[in-house]
Amino acid sequence: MASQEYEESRKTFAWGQKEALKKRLEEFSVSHPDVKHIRILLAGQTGAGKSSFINSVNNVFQGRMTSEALVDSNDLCFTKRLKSHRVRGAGGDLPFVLIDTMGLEPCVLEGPYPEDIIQAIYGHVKENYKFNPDEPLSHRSKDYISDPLLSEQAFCLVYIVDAPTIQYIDERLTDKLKIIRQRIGSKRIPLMIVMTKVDEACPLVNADLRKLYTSEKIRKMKICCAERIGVPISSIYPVKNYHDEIEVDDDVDVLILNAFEQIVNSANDRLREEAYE
Ligand SMILES: Nc1nc2c(ncn2[C@@H]2O[C@H](COP(=O)(O)OP(=O)(O)O)[C@@H](O)[C@H]2O)c(=O)[nH]1
Ligand SMILES: [Mg+2]
Repeated sequence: MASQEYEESRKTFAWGQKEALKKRLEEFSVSHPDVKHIRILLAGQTGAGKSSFINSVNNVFQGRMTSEALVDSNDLCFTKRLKSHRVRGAGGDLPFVLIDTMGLEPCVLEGPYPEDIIQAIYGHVKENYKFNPDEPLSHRSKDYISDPLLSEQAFCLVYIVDAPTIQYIDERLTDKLKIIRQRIGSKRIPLMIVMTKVDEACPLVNADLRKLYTSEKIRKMKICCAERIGVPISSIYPVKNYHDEIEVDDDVDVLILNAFEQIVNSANDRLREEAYE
């Protein structure tokens, strides 16, 4: 087993922190008076697990399986429209909105244009806009918001990749992401990576999720992901989404919560800057 597992020399992951994490997020307050719900946009290839991540976040806070984001994926089960999802807790809405987008694809005339994702982050794209792989959203379109409010803008981009296919990621896809990253980077919008399907990627982790941080396979996948996408390893959060479970599980929850807390904190830090500008 020595070659499959390595000793974690750094601080080990606190698997028992679920309730504390959940409580912090339930009591979260947005750092700008004009923004009630902090918006976070999700992008990634079709099938990477965007809709499942949105449902997983809701599952954690509601303590049961939910399927709003998957149900909303219309047209042959794929999300093609810009679709916002509130995050709901047991006691009502939490101050977070997760925005689902059409799957980004390597081919030129497939998936949304990088420009459309950028415009969506900046709040220029209307809810329910159906992405058009043939042409980017025009400034003259009825779906274009020319002067978005601060509350309509997203303050973090979450790029979803699935662990099992990370080593085969197409360069044309990473090129599209590079365009998006450079543009939003100039406005200091943070990019976080959520690496899904760790259960499918490593048999050790499949048998015991707590092996995630000592799995050699997952460690290599994180390094590969960082190199291919061009991000620091520290911005990559490996998770297992709920996909065919019938009940919530504390270990699945704590990974989702940990990733989600980092995402909302980075979005909120960016939003706080707006208050001083
Ligand atoms: N085993 C496993 N399956 C997953 C995970 N996340 C998503 N899936 C499955 O992968 C497929 C695509 O997920 P979906 O959320 O629809 O991807 P999207 O196209 O990015 O929205 C679905 O069949 C999900 O059930 C995960 O973490 N582990
Ligand atoms: Mg989807």
